[in-house]
Amino acid sequence: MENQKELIQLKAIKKELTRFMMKYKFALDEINTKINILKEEFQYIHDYNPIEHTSSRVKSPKSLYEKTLRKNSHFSLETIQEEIRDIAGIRITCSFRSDIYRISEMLCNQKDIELVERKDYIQHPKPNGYQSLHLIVKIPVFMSDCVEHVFVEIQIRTIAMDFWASLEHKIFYKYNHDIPERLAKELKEAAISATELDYKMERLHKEVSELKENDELVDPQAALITNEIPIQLLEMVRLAKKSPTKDTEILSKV
Ligand code: 0O2
Repeated sequence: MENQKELIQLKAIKKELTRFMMKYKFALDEINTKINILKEEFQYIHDYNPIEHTSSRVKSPKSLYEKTLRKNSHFSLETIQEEIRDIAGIRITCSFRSDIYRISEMLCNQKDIELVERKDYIQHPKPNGYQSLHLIVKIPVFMSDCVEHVFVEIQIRTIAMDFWASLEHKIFYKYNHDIPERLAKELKEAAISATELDYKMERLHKEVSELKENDELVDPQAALITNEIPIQLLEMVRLAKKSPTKDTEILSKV
């Protein structure tokens, strides 16, 4: 009888835990949608995409359990929710260093995103050379019967920073968290090279963008023609702006 009662209790806890984890998945869905919008909008407006790729994950129950043990936290969902803020995590990889701050600003300016914590390991790299911008944000998730405000960790970094971090991560685990001194030194040097590469690539990108802008100044028509919008439509909208009362009439001719 006692066993039966415990089984029912465990089943209820499993259900509660599943629902608890689901809200983190929904929070990631929300942030991913925001990022996709920024990405597409940016591509159309600036003819350039600052986001190379993104990846997201909800912490597995096993690593959540291990982190709770490590942090010596109380095993209640309320405590875990407050103390472990990277259950939902998203990583954004950008082309250039300046994109990192631009994306961070665009996200944090959104009304439903609350910035809770910001760690800038780019301005202040970790002693091992690790660089990335970390944001902890809170985002509302609308469930069937309530609104949950969910923490999400956003890591934003360049391709070079990401390359370095994934290699360091592998080495860190291969050596069981104790990287030999020679390798640690080489990793630090590699981090410095990655920073130099980032600066160089951004400089080249700026130079080419300026050349493109100059070309457009010399031949403004060319920039319009390469656009996907037909020139006739641009002309119609321009005319409609000139005489706003007739805009529907003019646009209907397009
Ligand atoms: P995983 O598997 O990537 O999620 P906290 O999370 O608050 O307990 P901390 O140290 O305050 O711990 O958080 P911080 O500094 O914001 O770093 C959290 C995450 O950043 C890590 O998550 C890593 O993903 C990444 N990170 C931080 N430092 C390093 C580093 O030196 N090398 C690499 N490769 N990644 C780093 P987790 O929880 O460690 O693991």
